[in-house]
Amino acid sequence: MKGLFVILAAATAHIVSAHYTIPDLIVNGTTSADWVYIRETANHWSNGPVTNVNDPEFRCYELDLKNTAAATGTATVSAGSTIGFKAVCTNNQAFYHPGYFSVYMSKASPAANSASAGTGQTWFKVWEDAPVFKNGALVFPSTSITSFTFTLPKSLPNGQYLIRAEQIALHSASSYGGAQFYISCAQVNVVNGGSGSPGPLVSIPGVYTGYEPGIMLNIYSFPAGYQGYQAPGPAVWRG
Ligand SMILES: *[C@@H]1O[C@H](CO)[C@@H](O)[C@H](O)[C@H]1NC(C)=O
Ligand SMILES: [Cu+2]
Repeated sequence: MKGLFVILAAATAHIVSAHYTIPDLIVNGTTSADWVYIRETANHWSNGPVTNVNDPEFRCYELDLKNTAAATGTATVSAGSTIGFKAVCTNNQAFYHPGYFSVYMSKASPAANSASAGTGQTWFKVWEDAPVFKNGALVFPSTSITSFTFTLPKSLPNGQYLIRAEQIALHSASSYGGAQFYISCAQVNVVNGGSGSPGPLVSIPGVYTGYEPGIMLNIYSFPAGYQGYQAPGPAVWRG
């Protein structure tokens, strides 16, 4: 009986919290199967978030920091094309939490499928979808979407990169460590690119302290004079 109770409690907790993974890359209008071009994440079974912004797992949340990279494929993508990420959730309500979406990229050395890719101050932001403050409330990107797409900058130089999707779920973010980060990294080889200089460059982990007004905030009650959502991290590089 005790074992059964534990199982039921865990299942109930999952449905209430409605976590998810981000296992599929969308390229050329086609959604890949799970974990083909995206490094399998440590939450592939639990669907749970990362909450420690200083953990090495904050970079890509791999199942195994040494071996997952080499076990993952690398997708060829064209600069200037539309790509995206698709989430998967057991109750099919992916990206269910209100939050802030962003995508970072890093040149990958020596290759996208090497464990050392993205370990330096090499990351820049290429896209974001932020909540908007309207009539005294934050209006979030839709919480019923299962995927999002964006355009890769046309002037992105050719080469191997990691593309890191991040949603900062803010439903319980009023105290330190309460924000839930849903993260995954795709491995890509960019072709048809240009001669842009992506930046500003940041390290991941390192880009956030966890105390930013866009990470530690109560989305149900705002301080007097609140001016609206302040996205954490660098400005978007648009190419
Ligand atoms: C997307 O299309 C380009 C151009 O046709 C091709 O080179 C590339 O392999 C395709 N990528 C994937 C992941 O299907
Ligand atoms: Cu959740």
